[in-house]
Amino acid sequence: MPSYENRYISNLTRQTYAIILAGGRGSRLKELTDWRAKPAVYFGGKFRIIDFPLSNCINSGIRRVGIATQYKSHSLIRHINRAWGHFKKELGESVEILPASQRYGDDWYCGTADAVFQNIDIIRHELPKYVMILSGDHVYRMDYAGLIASHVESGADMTVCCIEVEKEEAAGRFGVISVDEDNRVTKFKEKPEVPDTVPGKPNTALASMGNYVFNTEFLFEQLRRDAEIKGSGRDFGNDIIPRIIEQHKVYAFPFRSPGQGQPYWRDVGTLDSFWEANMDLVSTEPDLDLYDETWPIWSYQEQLAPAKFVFDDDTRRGMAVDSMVSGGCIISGSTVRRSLLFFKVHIHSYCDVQECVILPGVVIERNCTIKRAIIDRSCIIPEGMTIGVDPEQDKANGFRITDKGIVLVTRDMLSLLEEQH
Ligand code: ADQ
Ligand code: ADP
Repeated sequence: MPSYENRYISNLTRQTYAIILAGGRGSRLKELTDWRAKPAVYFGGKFRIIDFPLSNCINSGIRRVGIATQYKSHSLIRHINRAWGHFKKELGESVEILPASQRYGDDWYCGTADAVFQNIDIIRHELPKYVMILSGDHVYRMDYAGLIASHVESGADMTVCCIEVEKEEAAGRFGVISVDEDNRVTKFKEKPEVPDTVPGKPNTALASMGNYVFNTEFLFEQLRRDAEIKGSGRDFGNDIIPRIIEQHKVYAFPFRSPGQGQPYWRDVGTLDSFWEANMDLVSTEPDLDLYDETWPIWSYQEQLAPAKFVFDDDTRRGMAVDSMVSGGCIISGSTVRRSLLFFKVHIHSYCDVQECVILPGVVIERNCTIKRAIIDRSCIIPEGMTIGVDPEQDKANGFRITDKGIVLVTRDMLSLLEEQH
């Protein structure tokens, strides 16, 4: 962390308005985002993905946040109201939902830049000196104060957060940046098939994290210009950034996590990466430390009774090992291994659950075997069902199987299966 004065940083964070882009579908999460936006997807036993950027804002001292919503926003809005609705305008704090509402013209948000453009008057009313634009899609812990301080120190018009990733990972997926020795951005390509690599590191590309800081007036000017360009996709990555890097000062800010250790940033954008990132949490030494009290992740959870384990002396079952089990869960006469159970999961007797991510409110009836699966919220798994053991059977049941063999089960799939029988 650079040796900026604390007071100087707190002034800067107070002068910043954050807007979290939370309108995207996240189509690679398949049926998990059929009824909820990607930022509303559950993560880590008690959180939603959006809790990460929101907690980062609060922990960094940024207390004015707007959340742009569009696609399937009901459960996202409900969550934000419950978890983040207590901020007091009188104290200079606010977490506001900014739904697409045709504030300029007849269109809904056409792209990420348009989602900000259509809220210019709301942002202006807040009189921020800096606007920080954040993707609502990623799991990571970050102190944004260092980013804003670096933006101001460098005299940039705009600063892009970046992280080194494997070249293959970046191809077709991330914005790829080239920088000079002062970290000034010299090139930006949105999702290139063949990414430029970091000098001296032939397998590494510098990826944009989709998080940006702008000087407010500069941002407004660029958004208005973009709105007048016919054929513009109204997107930061495709349209605005590539257009401004030559004439304006655009800098890159290398991401780091608070505290020590490897930087952790995950785009849990596919079912496989969603399952893997949740499985990492139940490992002995997870890459993401959710127990770090210096950087808490805030969320909403009902008041629930503690998790309960009922041991059956005959079968010697009734336990969870190498697992995380949230409040309101009951595991009775079954064995759970290497799994993550969200709240209010009820597992009845004689079940075997291994390497599963089980979302809230799921009921697993007696005699089920479930392996390497993601079970969506409120599913009722009928007695005797086997999931994740025989791919042919899973396919015949209408479940989704990923490239890595992870099975996704949703309420819609189970309803369809029930209708067929
Ligand atoms: P993507 O994540 O592919 O790339 P996009 O799908 O536009 O870009 O989503 C960016 C964020 O905006 C997400 O949080 C999404 O939920 C939200 N969003 C998308 N459309 C929206 C809309 N119409 N209204 C409101 N919110 C919307 C971006 C950058 C890349 C960068 C990656 C990092 O463009 O350069 O590398 O993020 O993941
Ligand atoms: P979350 O688990 O993300 O809180 P919910 O399961 O409560 O989300 O569903 C979010 C929204 O999607 C709600 O408006 C709900 O009514 C709707 N929804 C979910 N599943 C279906 C379905 N099968 N058919 C119609 N609407 C659905």
